[in-house]
Amino acid sequence: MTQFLHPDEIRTLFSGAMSEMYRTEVPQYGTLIDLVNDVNAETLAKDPELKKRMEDSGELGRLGIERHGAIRVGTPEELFGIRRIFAVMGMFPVGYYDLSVAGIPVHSTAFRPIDPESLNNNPFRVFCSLLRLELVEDRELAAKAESVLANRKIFTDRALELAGVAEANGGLTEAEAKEFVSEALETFRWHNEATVCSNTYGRLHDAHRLIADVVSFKGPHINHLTPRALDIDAVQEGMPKRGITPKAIIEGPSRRKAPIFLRQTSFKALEESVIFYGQTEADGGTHTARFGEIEQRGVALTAKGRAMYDEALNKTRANASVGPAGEGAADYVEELAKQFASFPDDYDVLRREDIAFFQYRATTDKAVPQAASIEELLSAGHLVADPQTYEDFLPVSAAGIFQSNLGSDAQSNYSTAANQGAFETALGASVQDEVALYEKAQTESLVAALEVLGQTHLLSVPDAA
Ligand code: OOG
Ligand code: NI
Repeated sequence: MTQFLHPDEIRTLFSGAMSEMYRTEVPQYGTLIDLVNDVNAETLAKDPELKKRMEDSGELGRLGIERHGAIRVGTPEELFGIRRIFAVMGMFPVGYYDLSVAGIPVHSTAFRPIDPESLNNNPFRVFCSLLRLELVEDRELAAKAESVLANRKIFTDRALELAGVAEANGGLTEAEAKEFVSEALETFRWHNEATVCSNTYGRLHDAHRLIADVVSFKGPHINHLTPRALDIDAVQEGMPKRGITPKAIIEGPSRRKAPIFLRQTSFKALEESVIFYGQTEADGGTHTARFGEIEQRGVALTAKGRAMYDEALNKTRANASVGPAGEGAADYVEELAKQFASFPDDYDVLRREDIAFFQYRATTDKAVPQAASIEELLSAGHLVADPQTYEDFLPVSAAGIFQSNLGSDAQSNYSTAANQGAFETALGASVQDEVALYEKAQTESLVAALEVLGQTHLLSVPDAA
């Protein structure tokens, strides 16, 4: 029988290669990684409880390699190909994000591993947006963009061929996998030669900066690669000392003892020199494609928790706003803290009140005396509930990040037009529902733990998760 390399291992080879490439393309990325590693080490040293929980739940090992990236593709065929490439690495489309609500002419999904073990091996995720030229008002420009996109090939022939081999054989051998990783990486590389002239670039840019970014280049360059910080406030504070200027506020909820969802901050995209079609380097074109970002991940929220989160964030935004140059940042942070003050900040309460998702494990491998409830097993210490890390993206946060990197002149007059059906047709698959994945992980972990503890009678008790 042929020996295949596990998709988790192919993903780790790929994310490592991507990180190496990005480090050489964007020098500040290396500085940021060093800072995040330092802050994470300090945070773990100061908080033994956090360290123990991450160790016991199997999450500590992934921290150093955990990254997310983002790309933007131009056509349905490109999105279809991206799905095939990521499938080889055990990454599948999860969630549908409609960015038109934020005035951005794209819709998106996140490619990521879906089962808990694969997530702990390496949760590498890539946010992938598809340009929606149908939302562009200038139809002649949209047609021009379409014909430019029709003429490019973003995958090497060999990458697609090997994806076909993986589909046909059910996997790749180690030699094939290594070749696949280096071929697939080509798609994400930055090219400073634009495929359009400066005049077309200017028109695309005027329609929306993002349209110029998607249409004008040979491929969907990776536009950021984000490490996971355990204390984002400390990283934000440490950035200026290492020559990096972050944006004024951290997106997402305020600082908490029991972090929820995601908090993110970014620093300005680089101005990069570009050679437009028909020009030379001396003509001096520029484009901002790439930026830096950091994030802190918290517990995944249930639908109930999500509604509470949305309400607190919406109230904050109604009462305070941050200007393009960071004006009003302090008031915003204060308002945010005020609106989130009533959000329970304790894992036990978040679990009991069904606000967040947890993962259960037994602390012994033998049956224990019959218990009357799950709470009893938890308080006796036979059962432990670990918070499930949020593995996805936030539409609001994503939009904020998009906008901060596009500048404040981003238009916001697209009529809201979610179209998950068209997105899935282009993708050639349906996207998975992220809430259902967390729910499944919670239920399955509880069933497994109760079986080990000889407590399956509790599965029919209503307080079972
Ligand atoms: C993607 C922005 C989304 C995040 O962290 O929310 C994202 C983009 O700018 O293409 O990566
Ligand atoms: Ni991001």
